[in-house]
Amino acid sequence: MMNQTWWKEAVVYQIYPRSFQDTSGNGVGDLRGIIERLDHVKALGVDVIWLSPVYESPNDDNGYDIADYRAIMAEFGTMADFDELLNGIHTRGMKLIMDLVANHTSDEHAWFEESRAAKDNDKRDYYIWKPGVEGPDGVMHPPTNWGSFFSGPAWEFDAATGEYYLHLFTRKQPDLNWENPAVRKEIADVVEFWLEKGVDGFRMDVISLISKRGYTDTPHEQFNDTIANVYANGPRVHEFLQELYKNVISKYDVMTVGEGPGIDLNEGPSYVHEDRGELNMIFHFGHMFMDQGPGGKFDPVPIDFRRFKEVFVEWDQAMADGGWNSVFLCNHDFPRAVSRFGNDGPYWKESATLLATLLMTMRGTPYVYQGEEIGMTNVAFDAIDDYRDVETLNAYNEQVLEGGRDAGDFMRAVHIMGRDNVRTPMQWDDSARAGFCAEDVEPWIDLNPNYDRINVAAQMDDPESIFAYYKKAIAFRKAHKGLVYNDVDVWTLEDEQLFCFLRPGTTNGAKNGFDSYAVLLNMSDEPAEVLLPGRIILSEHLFSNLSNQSTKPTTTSSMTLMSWEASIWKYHGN
Ligand code: TEU
Repeated sequence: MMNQTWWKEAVVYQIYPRSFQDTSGNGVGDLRGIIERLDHVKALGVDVIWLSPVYESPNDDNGYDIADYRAIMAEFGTMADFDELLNGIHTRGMKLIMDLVANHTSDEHAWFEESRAAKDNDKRDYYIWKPGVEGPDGVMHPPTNWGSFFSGPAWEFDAATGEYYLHLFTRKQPDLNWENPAVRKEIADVVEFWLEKGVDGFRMDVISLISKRGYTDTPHEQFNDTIANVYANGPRVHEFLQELYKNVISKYDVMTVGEGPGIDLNEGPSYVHEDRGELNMIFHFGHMFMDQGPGGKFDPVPIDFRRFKEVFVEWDQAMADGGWNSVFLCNHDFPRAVSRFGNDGPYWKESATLLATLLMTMRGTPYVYQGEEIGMTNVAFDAIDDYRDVETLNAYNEQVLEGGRDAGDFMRAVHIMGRDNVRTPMQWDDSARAGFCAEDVEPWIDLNPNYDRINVAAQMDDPESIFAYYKKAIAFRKAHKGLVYNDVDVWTLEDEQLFCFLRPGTTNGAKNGFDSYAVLLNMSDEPAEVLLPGRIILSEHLFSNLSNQSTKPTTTSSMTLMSWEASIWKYHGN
């Protein structure tokens, strides 16, 4: 039986502060806005809030470019506001985890300003500087052929000292040099600073990238291969994480989740196994990168539903022995879950609630991204000027302006994949600015025009709403610990419509004290017939997302699920 702890049983809610609630009148969400909306978050029944970065930042990448790890971004408020927010979260019985972005800083961080000033500056080795190489053409080139995550080369020439610095993300996000013990000490001090303030843990941004493998050209054409084979899982990553855990994190009862581009099934457990003293869980990208075509992020391909199920199964198995998973269908970097994995047209409500059921019945800690609880959808702005995300804008420059890709074709890809799909303001009500900011204020990014139909106010008091369903599904998970800890046994891997799994209340054949659950999901627009495994008998219907659900208790070997029906049963047998 797995060890039981609070962070395995917790449900997490992610807030992207820029887009949550403006109170100061600048069209940008802020900390006081979050304070005002804490009762909404509490009403959902979640335990932990993950707050995307709120530190001082020039916002080249919306706060993922930190200029001061100990200061609050002025647009978001003050440290006093932060303290009040933390207190408000704690008094409601919730916890707060911060976003630690420590693979890189902003180029406006004081460390980088010193580092770039002179080759003999104390802080020179805080970052990764290399001389250029002269090509056969006699022209100076970057040290390697590496590309950045956000288009263009990963090296930027800096005239002040005539060298290049590494930036795996934008040129305003120089990578820190974790080989330097002084850098590791600085980051440990930052972590301690926030833990001493009373925060309850961290989500660690691109933690898989902090140890570099050396600086040779990548032989890979596809960017995701470069991430996996060249950028991620460097030789010292586990040592660095163990050091941070041992020196700081282990002294507090907190949770950690590492974000892991390039972490595969083999590497995953080594970051989180309970014997390793590193992290509690990671976000893997198995199901987040699966709809990228050969051209990468802005070359979308349809979701392969069988592969989607396999990803869940493989990761569950990989972590079953002493590891732990996070379960998420969306965050601030990927499209809206209901638009991507559901059907945001005719089956909007059914598919959004089905996805909620999947989140709350898988093994692993579930993460809900703001707006998911009301079924917010992708947006499709016509003009590139309506987009704000640096990833989208850089790709537009590279692919359309420089590369000659058809602009309409690119925009269609942005509508499917762009990160601004999830960054439009939270839809609180149907007033002119959806309650996100005052009506005479221009929000930093346009609203999704469907806010008149999809908003919190419209769902708050409706017992049939997506919001009401999220509340029920979260409460249901918390009341049935077998859904947290039991094994996962999927039996419809080949099926084109069904994702059905058992959560048996047995561990290695012996009863573990929890009930056994069968979760039946029809992830398609057509009805589907479920053939039940012969060894089980569904004994009690517990939960469904449709009001006209298939609740007929059955001792037979099959049952029919309606389009996007989710149905949870207690079962007997093994
Ligand atoms: O994202 C890391 C990451 O892998 C992303 O680049 C992801 O692949 C991409 O957003 C998909 O389009 C983290 C943060 O979550 C993201 O918001 C930051 O932009 C990035 O790190 C740099 O800090």
